Amino acid sequence: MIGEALRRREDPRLITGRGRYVDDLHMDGTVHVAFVRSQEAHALIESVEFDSDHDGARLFTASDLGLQAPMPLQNPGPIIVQPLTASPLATDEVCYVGQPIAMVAAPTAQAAVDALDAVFVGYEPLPATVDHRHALDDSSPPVHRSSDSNLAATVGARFGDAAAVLDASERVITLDLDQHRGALASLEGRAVLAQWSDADQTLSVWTSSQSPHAARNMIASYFGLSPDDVRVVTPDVGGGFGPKALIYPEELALAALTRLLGVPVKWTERRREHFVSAAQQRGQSGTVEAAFDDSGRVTAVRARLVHDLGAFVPYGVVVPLTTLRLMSGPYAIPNLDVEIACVFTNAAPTGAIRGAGRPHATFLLERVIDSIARALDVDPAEVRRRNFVGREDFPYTVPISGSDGRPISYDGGDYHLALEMALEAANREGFAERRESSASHGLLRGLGIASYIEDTGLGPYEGARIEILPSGEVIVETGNSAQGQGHETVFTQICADQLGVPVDRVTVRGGDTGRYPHGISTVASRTATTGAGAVHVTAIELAETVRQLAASRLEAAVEDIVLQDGAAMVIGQPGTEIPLGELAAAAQPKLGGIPSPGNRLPGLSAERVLPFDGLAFTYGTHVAEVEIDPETGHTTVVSYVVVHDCGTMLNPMIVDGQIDGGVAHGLGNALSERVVYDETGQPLTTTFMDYRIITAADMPQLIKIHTETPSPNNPLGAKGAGEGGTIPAAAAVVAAIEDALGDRVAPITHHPISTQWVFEALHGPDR
Ligand code: MCN
Repeated sequence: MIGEALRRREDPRLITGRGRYVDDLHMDGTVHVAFVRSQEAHALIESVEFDSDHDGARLFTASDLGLQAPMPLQNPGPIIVQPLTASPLATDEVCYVGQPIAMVAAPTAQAAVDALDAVFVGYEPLPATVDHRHALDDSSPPVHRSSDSNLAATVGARFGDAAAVLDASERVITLDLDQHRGALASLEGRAVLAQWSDADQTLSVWTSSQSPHAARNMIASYFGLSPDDVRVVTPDVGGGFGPKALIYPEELALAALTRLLGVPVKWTERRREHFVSAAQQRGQSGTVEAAFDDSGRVTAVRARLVHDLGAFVPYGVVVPLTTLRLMSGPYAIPNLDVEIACVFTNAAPTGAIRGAGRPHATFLLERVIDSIARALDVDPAEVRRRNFVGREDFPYTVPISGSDGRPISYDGGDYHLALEMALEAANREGFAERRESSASHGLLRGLGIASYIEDTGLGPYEGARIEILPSGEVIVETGNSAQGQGHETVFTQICADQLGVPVDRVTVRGGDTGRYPHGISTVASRTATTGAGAVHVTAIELAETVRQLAASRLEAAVEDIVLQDGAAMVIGQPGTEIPLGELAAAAQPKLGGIPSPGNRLPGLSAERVLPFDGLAFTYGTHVAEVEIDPETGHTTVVSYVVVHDCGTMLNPMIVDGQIDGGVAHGLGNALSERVVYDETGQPLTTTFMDYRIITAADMPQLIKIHTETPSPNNPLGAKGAGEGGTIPAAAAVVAAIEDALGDRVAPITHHPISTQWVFEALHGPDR
């Protein structure tokens, strides 16, 4: 079954309205919550007043709920010199528009929202720093009044001697890059339902999150509870895409409120709230210098970048560190010197969004490669060929420390092949003709290439428990939680393979710390490599136990037992079948019973937690073709090719879907997704009218081609697929736009590239 395009088991439920999202959960006596949020980018709170007659609503501040302490940092590290996080409700200072200040609780959600009109917050405005590019300037006000610096951390990597090579080189290009801040646009926003049980002193939290286990740990540690007394459940989640990896102030605030009131409390985020207070990402700018020789080989790269953290650093500096670690990309770069200043701004905090720092490194490198091609008048594909890590060079070590402190090691692949296949699929040979044809209709046509790698398979561990019930049903419990990725289907396929059971006998449960206590998070395209690997190994172990049980009952050799159609039997001997349910019933613990051979756990089950420490590098090449209407400046992506290697494809149809979604996200980053704040820190993009995401109607027909180079670093040989569609997309589209517009704009060093920008590039700003 692994490798088959099994239809997603979760979809009939989800697309017929039978999904159960947090907002669908109802409990008697629930009190509904709305958040009072800062309307100032930076201010002292002078007063919070409330007209308490308002529809029976009540106001709660940090001091009412004991929420004055700052939240723990999610990914701490000594590199963070100012580990500033917010308290769940602001106490005396607010540092971004949207920061939660207080909560209003009321009998209905609408009453809670209406009651916000009865809350009056007095502010003493403070000056704000909004543009991360200037956050470290002496003239920029401090983002936090208690601090005299807006620097949270500096991350850097260095090998070889880039400075000496750049100084000595006759050929150097310098680019000033600017990748703009973007937001999340999942269908379901955030939502939390929390319930405190006075009787057994336990807390249950249902939340639309990618990180149930991390949420449990943070909630427990914040309130001094044992993690065993906190259960976090992520039911169906309508998209995560990175920002839901964060643990948010709202989750802690609702936990505190249910503990105070003793009744369930619920909050469902509104879209406008989402645009101002859910984590954002992508803001990163700076200068890159690259030295190269006459053949176009890169000899040194030096970059000085600034990464926009927003007002706090709740997620640590994982995202800029990820940029840093991919700074060599698919290329063999002998000298590198990169420094990223991670700075505070008076804007919504940032975290991971699909790609999480990798699109930044890719954009930088691909712009460098294209600029070298332009400088030497060499085919951009040829410059890539001359710089790629060769297929014979794997495992290829880049002397930059990974998250485990060891140098990064690329596990394998063929970057050349991916490029050649992409060029062929894009029919690059025929491009000149297509360009002429566009020109005959008054349109400009361009083609852009972007190659990339992605580090997937992030550890440190993942686990699974699989049990066969006396009914014959197979229950899989995992630490993974899904937000639409199809884990239920893939984990089912793995079990069906190993246990020989029909897929409809398998039930997969994830995202519930009460059912399965160990888990990391569904981030960094890590489930196919880690979670699926854990299910696979556990299923193999359970299958072995089943074979041993059956062998002893059938008086046969273990090697002769096969599992198929939900039963164990002696190979080639029809009539010997024992249904797995029967074996499971026999394996139930009995007082004074004799342990079944090979079965060390109660019932018929197996459980494994597996460490993962080797990364699996997904890679590929995208080719975008665009047509631009010079009359309007509008860019249409007319064709898009993806050649992608994510190792063993566990379910090719799901991988295809991941690529489709990933590319859509990347096209949005390339063309339109841009969070804008004015100079005082007021957000200007708080609806989908202003924040333009790519829709199905904007999507070109994608040509997707997969190569499969299994990774040696996990049991199934998989590499992640969740972000590869996004990572190079902006680089490919920007290259295509640059190709269409030609010398008048080259090099383009920013994105998104708006219609207005193209129009002005062609006609000047005053027309
Ligand atoms: N897969 C596969 N074979 C492979 C690789 C992946 O069949 N070689 C399948 C996996 O089994 C899984 C899916 O593809 O069903 C994605 O797997 P993987 O790349 O391991 O990513 P994760 O499951 O860990 O999901 C996280 C990833 C990230 S980081 C973001 S962001 C993202 C993404 O997934 N957010 C998503 N895809 C998303 N898709 C949906 N629908 N919703 C989101 O929020």
